[in-house]
Amino acid sequence: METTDFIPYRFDEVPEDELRQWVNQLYKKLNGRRTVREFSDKMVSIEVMEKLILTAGTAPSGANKQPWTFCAVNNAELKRKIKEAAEKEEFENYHGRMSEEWLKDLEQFGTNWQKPFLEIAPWLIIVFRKSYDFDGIKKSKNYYVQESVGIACGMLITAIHNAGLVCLTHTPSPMNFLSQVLERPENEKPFLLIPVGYPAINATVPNIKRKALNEISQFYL
Ligand code: IYR
Repeated sequence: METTDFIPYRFDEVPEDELRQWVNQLYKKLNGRRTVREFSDKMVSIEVMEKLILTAGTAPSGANKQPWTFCAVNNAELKRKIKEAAEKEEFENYHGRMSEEWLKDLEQFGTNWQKPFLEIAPWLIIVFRKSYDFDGIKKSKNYYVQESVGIACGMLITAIHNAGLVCLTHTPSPMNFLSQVLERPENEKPFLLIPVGYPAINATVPNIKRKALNEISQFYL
């Protein structure tokens, strides 16, 4: 059995008053995050994208298997292919595959089958979950893959917002076409498509409300 050596955990405790200030700032900052659907075509450097992906990769994962691949697409031809395939699926979704209730729930967001942002945004990050690992010879198990990749996506979205950029969590459905277009191996399945970039000048977002603390929590004292 492999053993891991243990190293001291570097912890810098902050005084309580600083901690209070910090959580207030953090809430304010993250409460300003919005899903943006109108992108500018302004470029984001590859170095910035690499660092954002490295940040997402610091997420915890089942048995530290890190069961994710972040595909970052800037290539115009690939973005066009992805847009075409996504719109084909979404057309079917909006014209029969989605229930009346679902379409009604989406009305306030003004979405439809057309996805121009898939070509306009400079980068598309397609997150793949690795249901198992394969080194070419042997398959090995991954654990809590959905949870792990979900957390990594949350951290990616937080990093993108903190970096001063915007993104959209897009879930074309079904999204197996992403495996073909990006020629991903059998053990990887598409999880989320995240266009990343700058907002269009005068971009708007729906006027949504977030639930109050007492609606999302229960404290046990
Ligand atoms: N995937 C479709 C529909 C859609 C579904 C949900 I749930 C949303 O929050 C938003 C959109 C689309 O991208 O249009």
